Amino acid sequence: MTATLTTMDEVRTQVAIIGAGPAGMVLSHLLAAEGIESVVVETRTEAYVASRIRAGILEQSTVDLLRANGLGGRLDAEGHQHRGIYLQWPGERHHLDFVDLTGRSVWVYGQTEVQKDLVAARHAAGQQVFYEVADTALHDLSSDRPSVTFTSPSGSSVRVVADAIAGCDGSFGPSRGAVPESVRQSWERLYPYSWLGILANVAPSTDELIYAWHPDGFALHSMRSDTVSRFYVQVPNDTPIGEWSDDRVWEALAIRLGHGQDGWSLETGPVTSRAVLPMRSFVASPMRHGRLFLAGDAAHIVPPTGAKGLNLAVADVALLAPALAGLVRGSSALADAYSDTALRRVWRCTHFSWWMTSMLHTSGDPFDAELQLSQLRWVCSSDAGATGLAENYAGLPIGF
Ligand code: RFL
Ligand code: PHB
Repeated sequence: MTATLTTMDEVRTQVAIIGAGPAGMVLSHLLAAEGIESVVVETRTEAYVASRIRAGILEQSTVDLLRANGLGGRLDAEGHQHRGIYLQWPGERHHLDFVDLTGRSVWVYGQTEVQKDLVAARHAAGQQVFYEVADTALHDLSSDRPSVTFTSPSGSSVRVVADAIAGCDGSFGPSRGAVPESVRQSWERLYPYSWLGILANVAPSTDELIYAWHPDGFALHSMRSDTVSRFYVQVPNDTPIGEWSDDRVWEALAIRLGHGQDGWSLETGPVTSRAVLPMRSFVASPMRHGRLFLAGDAAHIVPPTGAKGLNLAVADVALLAPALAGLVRGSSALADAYSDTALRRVWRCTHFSWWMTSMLHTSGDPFDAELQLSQLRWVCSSDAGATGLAENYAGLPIGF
């Protein structure tokens, strides 16, 4: 619901949530299930947030959580459950079956669809969301009456006074910076390559995702539905998108994914979206300062090779919702444990995403290439290697 602001300039709620992306919207949903009221503020329009093409893979615990909270209807009808992934390098393609290895699986269901389901569910419940706000600022984080101020699209100044603030505003929002530098620590790894991603109106040429190592660079064949495929190729940082015509992208994908090998062919189709995505790892600690709690990309970024970003955001808020419910009701034990508990999973996913990225992207160094191929052969031929990848990719249980 988009509230109309006429005279109101102060809103009282239990939890003020900054950011209406997956972290913020799942949190508002879980809080409502706990009987806790929240208000969400978001700089973009509802349509813009729902149309951002980002993640495509949901791990088992994300699907379990969405289903358990009444958000699994369209996911079950339209999502595709996958038993595992293919890993390949020139001349060899191997299937890793996560179900056989760990009893857990993954689902192809785009972030755009998750976001639409969340918006519909929160609309139906009467959730108050202020879209298209400007000048978001956080105040009085060390008090038990913190607040968020912003300017509404009509120009009014609004203050949301709450018991706690959830900073779910992604990597560019103001929440992370509201933790004083004197207590904030961060870690960062920049990678010397980017992904060029395309979305194409063509049926997938594979039943499950293909992660391909190739001397020319990494390639990934993913998908969104029976008629829409998603592809990525490794490119140097700062590659101008104009340097890659659609023909050049398809040619690189054909080579790197092994078109023509063992009778496999890559089908092509009209490209509907294209972008170059830089990659980085980033972790900020602590994820709590006073009455401010960070969740999702506001606290951490992973490179997309492990398909973890969205799943990690959901895992954070699965911990945060009961912690905030307890805090609002006067019991601070879970809130006090939130940062340490969340960071354990964050670092596990940070390691896994770094490891997948390092194993699959070529650096041009022949020694690195041999190590990568040796690692890939081991993962694909050893139960221990395969199970380690499967356990991390399909996702450790919430609360790990
Ligand atoms: P989001 O989705 O970035 O949502 C944060 C929201 O906060 C809003 N915001 C503000 N609101 C109010 N006031 C302010 N001052 C604000 N500043 C920002 C933003 O408009 C936004 O709506 O973070 P959240 O909820 O933590 O969710 C995390 C996931 O979106 C993210 O981890 C993944 O999408 C990461 N990611 C990918 N993950 C994958 O697993 N696979 C992928 O293929 C994949 N592709 C991507 C991605 C992230 C990308 N970004 C961030 C540039 C591709 C891209 C381009
Ligand atoms: C995607 O479909 O966008 C996708 C899938 C798997 C990844 C990254 C992105 O590891």
